[in-house]
Amino acid sequence: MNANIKTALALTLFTLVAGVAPAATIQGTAACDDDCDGVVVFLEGVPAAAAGDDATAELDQVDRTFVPKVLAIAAGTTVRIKNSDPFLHNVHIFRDKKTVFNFALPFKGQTLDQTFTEPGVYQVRCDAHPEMSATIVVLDTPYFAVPEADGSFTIDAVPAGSYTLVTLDVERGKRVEKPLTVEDGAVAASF
Ligand SMILES: [Cu+2]
Repeated sequence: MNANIKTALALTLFTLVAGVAPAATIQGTAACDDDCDGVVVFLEGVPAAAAGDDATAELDQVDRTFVPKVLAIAAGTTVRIKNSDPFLHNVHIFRDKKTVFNFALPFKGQTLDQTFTEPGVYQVRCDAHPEMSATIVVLDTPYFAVPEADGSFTIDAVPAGSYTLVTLDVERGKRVEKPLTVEDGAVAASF
């Protein structure tokens, strides 16, 4: 056995013993000043970053308001859409101004599960209450965050590598990109 093969075997064993690849937590502040409504932060370029088929999220209708107002999910996630009001809502979902889904939830406590497989920005409306609106952002990565009101965000368990950190303001149609190299351990990313 030559030295190269020995080294390769040793590395393979080390990886197996270590179990998981090194991972980092990205903590940062998105530059959305005092209005972070509609902002989503995500990492582009992470290999093999598929969402599990069992990923779930919820979009509620409470007091004639969609909660949350911006829902970010990875493609493949099933969203449970719920009516928590004692009267009829419907859920009318558009993409590029074309209807994708449209269904009624007439009763309190009623739910409907919808899986989103295609990445993109989806507008959500209730035709019964024109003031109701929300946005579902379907991403081709599970490495994303919706910043807090002050812009702070955390993305966990990111494998080491060089990526693009994207700040997408879906309400204003603004996109800011920043190269980001992630090493094992915490990484700060403010911009
Ligand atoms: Cu409604």
